[in-house]
Amino acid sequence: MSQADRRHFLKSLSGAALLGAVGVPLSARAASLIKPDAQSALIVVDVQNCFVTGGTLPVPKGEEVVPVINKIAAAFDNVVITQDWHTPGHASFASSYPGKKPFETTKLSYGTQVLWPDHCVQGTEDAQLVKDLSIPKAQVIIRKGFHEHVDSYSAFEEADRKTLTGLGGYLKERGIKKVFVTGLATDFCVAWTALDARKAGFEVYVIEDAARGIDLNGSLAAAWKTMAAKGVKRIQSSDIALS
Ligand code: VGL
Ligand code: ZN
Repeated sequence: MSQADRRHFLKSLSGAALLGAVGVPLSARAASLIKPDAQSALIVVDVQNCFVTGGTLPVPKGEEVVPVINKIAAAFDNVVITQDWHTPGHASFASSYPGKKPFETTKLSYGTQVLWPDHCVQGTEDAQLVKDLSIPKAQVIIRKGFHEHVDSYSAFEEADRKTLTGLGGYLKERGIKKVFVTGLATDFCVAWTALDARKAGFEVYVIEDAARGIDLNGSLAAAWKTMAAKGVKRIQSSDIALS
């Protein structure tokens, strides 16, 4: 290396030292953090025993969302938790259809229904929130999927696309404009909740590292694509100002 090259190399190195891991100046990154305000709500979707290791419908690495959600929840004044809450013999269970196996589909009056293992049955330990989830300030728990013949991935609207859960009205009455969606599973209940929140007129963020997907036949990539097309913003927990 010539003396001039060496000087140039050293100069570029000292410049690099001022940059964060992704090459954005640290000062610019700090300035672009999103600060949850009084009109922001965190929605924690289905962080239940059924969807983590040891549960009846485990989402790969589902339990990893728990510490991430606990940390960001502290920055929100408004937190909603949802719980998948099915009847025994629910229409979304493969066991309700002779000859059907989990992860196959069937046609119901409202369209194609993916059939799941029996999961999140009302009142069971499997349906309880994961024990380590720690969000003492959560203000409301929305249960969904409790009509025996209709599933509900979304926390806003059941799968018949007619029956509302009341969450949209609740958030509007509370003056909420922005929702931040986290939890399980990214490609089912998180995505449907985020899309319906857009439909209801909210500004919507999905916090990617605070969610995990099931990824059935490419469903995870498809969900991100649909969410992007509908104006859902994909962010990381590090984009949230924690205090
Ligand atoms: C969910 C499948 C069936 C979810 C709920 O929480 O994403 N997925 N029921
Ligand atoms: Zn379910």
